[in-house]
Amino acid sequence: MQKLLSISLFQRLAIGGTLGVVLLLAAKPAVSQAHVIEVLADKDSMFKISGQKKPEITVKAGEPVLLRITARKGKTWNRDGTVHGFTLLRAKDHGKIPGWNLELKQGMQEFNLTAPGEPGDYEVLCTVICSDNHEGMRIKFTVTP
Ligand SMILES: [Cu+2]
Repeated sequence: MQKLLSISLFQRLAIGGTLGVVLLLAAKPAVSQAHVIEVLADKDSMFKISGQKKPEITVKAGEPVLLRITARKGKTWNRDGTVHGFTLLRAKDHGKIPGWNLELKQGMQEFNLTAPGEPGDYEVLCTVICSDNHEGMRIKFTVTP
């Protein structure tokens, strides 16, 4: 009886350990598979993406996105230290996308986000009056199926 019990305890530990390893293996690729996008929100009130003349972002609907943004303050900024905004809007009705209304501070910051589930045309706008050119601080944003 004693022996039986100790075997079943060992088996339970073994199963628990195996489950733990399986969960770890399952969790790791999800992080590394995120679509990494690096953006500079610059002091001249321009969003910049290296290698692109005009800033454009294309993501797949529903994919995990790691947004890495470096922000440099322009001529003016908000009292709470927000130097630029990064807000995603649907092009057709200017509807905001939940989770994509970001306030940027000076320096580098990362956001783990999920791409919109609905394919189509979107636009990123800066929401901080950061200079006279603030209105032009935009990124064309496309969601593919
Ligand atoms: Cu701005």
